[in-house]
Amino acid sequence: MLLDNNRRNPSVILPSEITPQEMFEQRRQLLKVAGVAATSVLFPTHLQAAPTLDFQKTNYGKEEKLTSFEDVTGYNNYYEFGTGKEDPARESTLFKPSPWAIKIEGAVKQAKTISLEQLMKLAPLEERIYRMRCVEGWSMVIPWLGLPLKALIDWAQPTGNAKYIEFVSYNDPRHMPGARIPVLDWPYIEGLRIDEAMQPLTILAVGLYGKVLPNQNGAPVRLVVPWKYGFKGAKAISTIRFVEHMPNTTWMKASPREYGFYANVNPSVDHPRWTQSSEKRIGAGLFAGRIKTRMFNGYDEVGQLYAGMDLKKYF
Ligand SMILES: Nc1nc2c(c(=O)[nH]1)N[C@H]1C(S)=C(S)[C@@H](COP(=O)(O)O)O[C@H]1N2
Ligand SMILES: [Mo]
Repeated sequence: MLLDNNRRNPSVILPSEITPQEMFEQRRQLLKVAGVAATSVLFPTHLQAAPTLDFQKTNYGKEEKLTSFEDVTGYNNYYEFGTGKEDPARESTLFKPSPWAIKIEGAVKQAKTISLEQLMKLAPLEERIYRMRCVEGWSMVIPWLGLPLKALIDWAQPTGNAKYIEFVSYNDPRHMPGARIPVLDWPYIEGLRIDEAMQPLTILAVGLYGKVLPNQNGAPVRLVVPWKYGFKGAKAISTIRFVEHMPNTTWMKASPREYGFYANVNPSVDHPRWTQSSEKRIGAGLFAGRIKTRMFNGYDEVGQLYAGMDLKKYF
């Protein structure tokens, strides 16, 4: 989601124009040829030495080829830290994700706060290897560490009025340079229908690649919903609000024609500026072809959540 693209006629693509992922891949290729490990160039050693976490292995995605740690942590969307793909890794180094607590409010038995430590005790940490698809047309395979969002919902004790959940990302312009610029309506807000939130695939991630979540990936805790476009996965969650009505999310506010509430990966519903029928795997190399995008990103079991719904209308 590049801001300058937003203002441009989508049908005009200059032959000289290269996409951010091509630029990124070219730079990675050059580093490789020069025999330099990308990690050592891009990340100070203290970031590579993130604490490890204990977790249980699962079968999710064990057949997938993982996107490298360097790409997962070096090519990000996190507008609070800038709109460039390499901004979040660089600009988030001073961000302090601890101590951390999430406010639980709205249609719950009693509003309360849960610390990150308490949250991590609600259920065993699991590794979930998920395919992740960004609406911009690129994808990754990421070994997340997290726990089912359902564990938190059960703890929160929502009332019968809780039909949707709103996720509010942390917003502090003093420590988030991108949040000083009104590219989006801050704070970043996302939402799910309550049954989507309870779906066993939906997790709160607190780590990746066996370690504590890097700042650029949404430390200390972010949402991961693998059958939806990446923008649903709000980072650095500070408030979770149970509500009766469908939340008006940040991207819906920015451009309702382009971003719907559901945002299910759907190869037959194109975004006005990007095709959704195929995708580019980050790290597959400059000459690798695009791969076919699958309905619900291949997570067929979620189809029943949308039985009888026109997914062209509810995109
Ligand atoms: N708070 C916040 N969360 C966010 C974003 C953001 O800009 N701010 N970008 C979203 C988008 S568009 C994507 S594709 C994913 C990227 O997650 P990753 O960088 O961990 O791969 O984060 C999502 N969550
Ligand atoms: Mo995205």
